[in-house]
Amino acid sequence: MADEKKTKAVKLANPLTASIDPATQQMIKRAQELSVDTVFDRAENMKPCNIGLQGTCCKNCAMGPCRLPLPKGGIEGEDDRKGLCGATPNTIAARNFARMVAGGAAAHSDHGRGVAEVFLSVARKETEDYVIKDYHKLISIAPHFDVATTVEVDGETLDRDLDEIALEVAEKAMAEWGRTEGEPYYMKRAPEQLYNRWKEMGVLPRNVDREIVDIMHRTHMGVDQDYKNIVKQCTRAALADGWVGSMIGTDLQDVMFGTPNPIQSEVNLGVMKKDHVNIIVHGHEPILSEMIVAATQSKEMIDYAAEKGAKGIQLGGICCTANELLQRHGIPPAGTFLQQELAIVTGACDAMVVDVQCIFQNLANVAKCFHTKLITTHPIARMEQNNVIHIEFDEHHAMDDAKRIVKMAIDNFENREVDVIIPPIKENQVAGFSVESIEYHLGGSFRGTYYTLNDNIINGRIRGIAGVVGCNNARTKHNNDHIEIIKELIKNDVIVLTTGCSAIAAGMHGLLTPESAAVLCGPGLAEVCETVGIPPVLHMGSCVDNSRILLAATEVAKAGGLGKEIKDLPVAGSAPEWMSEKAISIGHYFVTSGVYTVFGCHMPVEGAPVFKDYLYKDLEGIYGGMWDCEADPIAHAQKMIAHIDKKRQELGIDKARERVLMDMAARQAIEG
Ligand code: NFS
Repeated sequence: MADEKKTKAVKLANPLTASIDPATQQMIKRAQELSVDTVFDRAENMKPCNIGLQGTCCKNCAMGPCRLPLPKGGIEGEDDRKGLCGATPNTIAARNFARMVAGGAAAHSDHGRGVAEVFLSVARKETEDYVIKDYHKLISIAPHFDVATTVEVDGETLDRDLDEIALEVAEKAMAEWGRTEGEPYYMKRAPEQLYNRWKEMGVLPRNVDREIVDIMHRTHMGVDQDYKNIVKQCTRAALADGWVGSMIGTDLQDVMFGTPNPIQSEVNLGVMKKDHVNIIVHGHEPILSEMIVAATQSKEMIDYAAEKGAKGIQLGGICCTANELLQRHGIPPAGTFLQQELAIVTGACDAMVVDVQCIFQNLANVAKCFHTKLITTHPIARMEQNNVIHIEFDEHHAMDDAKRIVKMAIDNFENREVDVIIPPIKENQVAGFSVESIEYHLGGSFRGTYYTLNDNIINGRIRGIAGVVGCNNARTKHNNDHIEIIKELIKNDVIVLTTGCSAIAAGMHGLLTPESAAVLCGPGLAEVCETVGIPPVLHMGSCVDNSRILLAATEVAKAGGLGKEIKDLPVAGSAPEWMSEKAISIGHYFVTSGVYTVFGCHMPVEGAPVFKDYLYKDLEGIYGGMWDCEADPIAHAQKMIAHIDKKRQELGIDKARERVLMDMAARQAIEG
């Protein structure tokens, strides 16, 4: 009887409504046939708490949790809801929001710190496994840290010793996390007017760690009780994430592993190969996965795999680790965040190697049902289940660790138990668009700036620029909102910059190929893409690489003709299927850098309408950017387009676009 009840209570997801991707649908079904539950099924059986959803549950002290949902039928008259201490819905929602910013900023910035630590080891020559691959990038970032790249000797200017530059950059970068006075160097990389606004508002971060600790203090029971003041602190922490922790992370990764250039690859579960040893790397930090790439390409490992009967070693990625390896090596992503369990369900995953962030604990349960070795590698991210192997990764013996992991996967190849079913579904894609490579492709070497891009925005062929980024969320149909929104944008001549799981989704659905421009874009954007030979959606890397989008926007502002700072540009941001605290931190640094930013799904602010208005409306008056939320993908994209048009109008370039459209229509009539 009890069992019967249990079975009855378990609902299964409908694969067709859970995802728009046929590979995902196929693997959800297979998991269900094998009685392996996945996130898609779990989402059917656990609904979110309505009070948390509204952002008005406070559990910051033991007199609570105090729950302050909106009364049915809304608020009439005075809003007298309060917690035991008197905390209002605004205070509670703002505190919860702030703690999300802190969590997100901490995750990105601690990743950045890890990169800086490895770079310091490289500069001090304490490791042989990592080297400086891109001296050009090192030289280009050195001045931002006030590090000289030349020396005067007897009145002559000479190039400074590269090792010396590396060491000084490494030490100064490392110190940014705990800087004791002044402000982080990179804040001055923003357009001058924006920097001045931050200064005037008193939101320039002091250092990365302090702003996060400050949030934790200020949101402790009985401290900051003014939602505006709490949001101000969110701004300091989020700016410290985007412009410091993440940006240094991206830069130093480029220095050590190479600055991305357009590179061709494939994407989706179909990149796994039945007759190969399949290793899936999942998480965020390329420190480990860069070594795994090298290990899988070593003759020793390739020979060993052959000895064990495999045709080769196929490496694939999930989440942002996938993006890191894709943009620098062309290693194909096997899927987005929501596909992590499904990679194991193929029965072909010989090892899944994880580092930090966005890793489901349920991977261990799924791995138990197959032969897959699940290997954790980071001291801060372990799992309690006893089938998980922990191999702690250290930059001082990185290659040995990587080989040990790869060997473990190869040894496991012969242990496959169930039938291997890899959905034969994958797409071609071009990724690897850094700020530098966009400048090269769109700016041309003649002017060496973003001027050509600006010119195309001014003349109306390109209507504007959108950043579409972020996660998947099991509360909405996998990939659907990313794809609908991006398609609507490019159809309306808005060029899209993408990162994170959104970029993987775009690749899976064929939006990252130059050929897609002719089929899916409006006439103006199609013409530009075809002339330059780029996709209409540019893959700019991982979520930490959203710093690249900040810098691309800065370059556009600096190139001239479109106002002076980011808020003046016809740009908008979007995270259609967001779920992580990192997304909130990213959203807030985009907003406070001047970008109108729309989130999909829902935002945990509905229970505190005054606080919500502050984020959605009032911030525009301060920073030029503001939050918004729209779950319907077409309405979501249209809101972004409306903002872009508003900015075009303010710049006085709205008429140019009307002319272009007429020209294109006229031309098409002739061609037709
Ligand atoms: Ni970004 Fe990358 Fe994906 Fe979301 Fe997670 S992987 S850091 S948080 S889910 S985009």
